[in-house]
Amino acid sequence: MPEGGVRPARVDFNDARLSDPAVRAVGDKIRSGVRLTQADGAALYRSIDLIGIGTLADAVNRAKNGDTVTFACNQHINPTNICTLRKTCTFCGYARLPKEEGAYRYTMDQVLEEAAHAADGLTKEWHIVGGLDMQAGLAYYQEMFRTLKSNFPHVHIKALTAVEIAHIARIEKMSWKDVLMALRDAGLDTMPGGGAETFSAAVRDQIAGKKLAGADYIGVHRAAHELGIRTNCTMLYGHVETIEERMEHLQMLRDLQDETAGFLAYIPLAYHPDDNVLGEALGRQGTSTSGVDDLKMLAVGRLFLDNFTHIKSHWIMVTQALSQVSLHFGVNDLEGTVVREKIYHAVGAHTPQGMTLDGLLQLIRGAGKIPTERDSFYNVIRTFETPAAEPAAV
Ligand code: V47
Ligand code: SF4
Repeated sequence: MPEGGVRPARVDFNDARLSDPAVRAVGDKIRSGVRLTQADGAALYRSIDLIGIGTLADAVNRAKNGDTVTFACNQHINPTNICTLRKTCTFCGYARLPKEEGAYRYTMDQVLEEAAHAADGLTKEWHIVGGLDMQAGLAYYQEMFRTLKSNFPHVHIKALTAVEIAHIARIEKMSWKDVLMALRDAGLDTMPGGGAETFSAAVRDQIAGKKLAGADYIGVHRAAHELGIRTNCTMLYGHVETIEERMEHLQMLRDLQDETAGFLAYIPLAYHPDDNVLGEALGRQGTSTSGVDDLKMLAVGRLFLDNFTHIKSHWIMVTQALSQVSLHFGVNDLEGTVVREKIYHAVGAHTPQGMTLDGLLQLIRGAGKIPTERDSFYNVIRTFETPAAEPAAV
């Protein structure tokens, strides 16, 4: 195991719960501490033994995180929806061309107005991402981060995907590293994992032509990690990707984590087909990923990414109910309060745009787990009492 590797010393589970011989074979490897191969991961995806897969993922998660489930009190801010890739990211319903109806770019006053929610004292992290806007270069984000930090010094700034960093570097004719250093000096603390989609070049050609290549997404995250900037990572699934392409994607994430130990969490993102060109082309509008696939994405992530501590479920995309169940399928972290989500609500998400602290506590307690508010580096802020288990609506 590399430094930062977090494979637990001992993982135990009840073999009687594994009904598929292929899942049992993976279980044997896990018990003896042997790393899973891409073929093992593919076998799990192809198996219908959902309980067996969940049993393994739950055992690994418990060995790493016990019954603790973490969340951050955060707020999403999307400062611009203007994007040069508007026509080629066919899965995106959020982006607009500069003169298109609905296009917007916040002024600093508007950013501050939205960020003022943090005056509640609860919000401890902003998650700031947007489109690839030619008018939003380095100076725009430097001013934004400085303004936010001077008004709310206690709030962590998790901002800009690898794709946005590469975009700023291109328009400013700077290296990724120089952009990252300049943004870090202005207040950037960590980076979110968006923009990964599926790394396979064939998939990217189909759903995200012209977007930063998978290897370059990894390159930007490597540059960030080398500067001490921790990041998250994601995979968009449930569109045209194959099982083998999912495994290649996970392999690239695991390899970088072996090298840098810089990833904080992995978050699979369920594709929403409404109000986007791809969903229409696939005839998928009004449908979404299946609950079984959602759970497998989380559980296989937990099992294959043996050098990650945190696997996060994005309740906005897979619903609160499925996120609650996922706490028994390897998940130890939930996307937080969010406040006013826009990107998935542009593509048909029917979940609320945010959740209250009470809502999150109820969700976690209902799964028999211990709710724990964390900071952006996963340090515990406070642990909440869990009364005796009782059924609760989510
Ligand atoms: O990169 C866009 C996705 C991502 C659709 O790091 C879509 O903590 C589904 O990465 N259906 C941005 N997904 C969001 C993101 C994220 C979210 C929460 C937490 C973190 C974190 C990161 O949203 C994009 C893209 O993959 N997206 N359109 C769609 N139709
Ligand atoms: Fe632009 Fe991101 Fe939407 Fe692609 S997914 S069109 S890069 S906002």
